[in-house]
Amino acid sequence: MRSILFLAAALAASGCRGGGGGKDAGAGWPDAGPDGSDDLDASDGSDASDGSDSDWLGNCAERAFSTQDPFADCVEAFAPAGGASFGHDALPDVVLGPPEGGGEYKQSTDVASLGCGGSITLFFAQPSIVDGPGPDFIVFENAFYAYGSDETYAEPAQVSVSDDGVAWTAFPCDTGSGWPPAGCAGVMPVYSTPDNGVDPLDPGTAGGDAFDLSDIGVTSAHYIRLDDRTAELTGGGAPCNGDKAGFDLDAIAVVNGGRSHP
Ligand SMILES: [Ca+2]
Ligand SMILES: [Ca+2]
Ligand SMILES: [Ca+2]
Repeated sequence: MRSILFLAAALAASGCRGGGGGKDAGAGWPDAGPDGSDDLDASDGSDASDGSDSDWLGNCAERAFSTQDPFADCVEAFAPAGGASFGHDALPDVVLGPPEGGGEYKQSTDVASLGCGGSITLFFAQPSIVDGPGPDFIVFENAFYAYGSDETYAEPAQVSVSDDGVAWTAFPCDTGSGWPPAGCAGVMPVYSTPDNGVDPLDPGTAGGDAFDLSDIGVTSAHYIRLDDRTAELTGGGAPCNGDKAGFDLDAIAVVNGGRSHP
């Protein structure tokens, strides 16, 4: 079912490019997707550069992982919507590993677009996420400031977590609050990138949107799900059109990580 959804979205996207305007067109994204090259290692060692091959998708808890980096390890589920296709051919690596932020005024292109109403679920093997002091994980999208504005072009998503992939707890995400949409991911620019030495695990400097499990009464999590809420914030329109529609996931970092997956 997941692969059917994926193919359906890809087919829809091929006939639904263009649109633009707003955040995506304004920043001059390349028309083509990422070139597929990636210096990040696939966590399961499989070749997943071909988005049509979904052997990297799902069953994350049953997979063996050779890496123990503090980033997402596996894509458990992917359900893009509305013609979004950007970065999909680079999955899963494009959403694993560290953020590749572009700073205050420039958005990362090392992302996968969810489309308005789309969702993605990431799995964290080792370390998983635990409730420690302060924020426990950071979600990196590619929001950025327009020159002369103190608001970002935000394409928000609601964040939910689960320890077992069955029972979920959501962080409240208020898209009706104006900017910033309170409690949502996809709001703040990303400053950390592998080339600039900014620690991707420091919520004070990395950028992105940090979340504290204690805010929702959760002690540990192996899964994070992102559900796009862009249409609720923007009323649809340009941010929901084209191959880069909706929330664009760059990476998720584990700030407070503990036990390994059993
Ligand atoms: Ca915490
Ligand atoms: Ca987008
Ligand atoms: Ca990325």
